[in-house]
Amino acid sequence: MHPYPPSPPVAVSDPSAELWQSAARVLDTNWSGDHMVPSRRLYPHQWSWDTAFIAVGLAFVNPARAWRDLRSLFEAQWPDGRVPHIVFDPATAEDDYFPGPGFWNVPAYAGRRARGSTGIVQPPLHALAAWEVYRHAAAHGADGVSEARTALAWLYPRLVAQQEYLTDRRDAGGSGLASIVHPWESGLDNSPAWDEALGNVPADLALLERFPRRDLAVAHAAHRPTDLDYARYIGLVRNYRDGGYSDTDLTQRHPFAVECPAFNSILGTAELALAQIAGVLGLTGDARRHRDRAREITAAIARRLWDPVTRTFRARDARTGRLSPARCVSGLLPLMLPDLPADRVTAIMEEARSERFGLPAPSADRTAATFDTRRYWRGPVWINVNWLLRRGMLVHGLRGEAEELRRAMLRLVHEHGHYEYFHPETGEGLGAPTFSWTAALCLDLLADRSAPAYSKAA
Ligand code: 2M8
Repeated sequence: MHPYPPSPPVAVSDPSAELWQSAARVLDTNWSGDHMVPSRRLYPHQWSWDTAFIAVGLAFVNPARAWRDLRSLFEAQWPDGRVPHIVFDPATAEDDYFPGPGFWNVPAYAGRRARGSTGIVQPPLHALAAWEVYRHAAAHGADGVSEARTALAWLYPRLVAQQEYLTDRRDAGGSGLASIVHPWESGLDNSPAWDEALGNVPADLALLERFPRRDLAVAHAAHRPTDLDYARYIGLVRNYRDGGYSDTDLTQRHPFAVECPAFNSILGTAELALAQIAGVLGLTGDARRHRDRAREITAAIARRLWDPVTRTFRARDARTGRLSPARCVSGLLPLMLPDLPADRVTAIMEEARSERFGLPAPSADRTAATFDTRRYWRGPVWINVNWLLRRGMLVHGLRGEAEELRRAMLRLVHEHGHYEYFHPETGEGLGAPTFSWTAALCLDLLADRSAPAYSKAA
């Protein structure tokens, strides 16, 4: 029997039903026994923030898999609380993805499962995802609720440990914000937001001769990072790895430590989701503490990552103290935070509507010299960041804008397919063609639950 309901749980027109079915099919194809892969060929393992986006969509078609996927990821959590950005599938050959488990060579640690992992992280979106999957179960009542509550209770201490790792060990700048130690940790890997900070990272092209790139065998070179950037990525992994993945004295020992507005907005949003989860679990004191933490993170973002001259949020290099000159989609994501001051909300919406972006938002400023319509994270439109942006609109009561964005995203995927990303001018699908988070978020957008539980008015 097919595990999915044959039609969407909402009344939709035919094109929507077709889109629903195709999205469900992508998620079916990309399921690998106990976890989801982002795409079979390009990304044949489990990725951290992908798992969160995917769970949001799986909640509609297969909630048991949503919980299983989150659980698989957190079973690979390190004892220090970090949740690895990739959990490797032992059934996939080392050569099928680079850098694979052999290159990362993570130390053995207590409780580690047979599946190896990387030693870096990705944005902590999982608390929000867990809350959304739970909310969906609670709205539909019956059997799923007790399964969802059990899953939440299992995840909660692990989600808290993830937050504590990021807020304690990763506060490299001593500012109350988490620093990323590699562009891959942002999830917006090749964004121009990292260009200036990456300029201080040595690029050893000989590394690529010793360790040939696998991504170019399965994707177009013009869509992927340049060799120079890739050599820096590999050099950063090697440096962090050779330091035992330690976060002590990061700004002295590691050539890249950056405070990203998107990463930290997700960190703050996670605290709000944890407050909701703690409430369900009857942990009232914890819920209050999470709300306080969210306010502190919001205040730190507003203080530390705001550029008053351009009235935009930017990434800050924790080593040099400099704000990145690049305007990127990451600067729009503080909109997710309900306590963001009103003038910053206005400024973000002006920037989003300006000729530099427009909606759905491209990943980087259209008017910048670095804008590249095909190279990933340097121009193309991504569904996941626009989905986050839409949440921000709803948090601030911007329902008309949110609805317009929802429709624009669905149109894009309906016309072009469940691609990894899209050409910001023509809409052409780019990257992996059957990409899990695009499909999953489509399901959520089709079902259109438009009121996050912690909107400003709540
Ligand atoms: C991309 O990143 C990986 C490295 O982590 C890669 O390029 O090989 C990014 O788009 C990232 O955000 C995403 O999580 C990952 C898997 O979809 O692919």
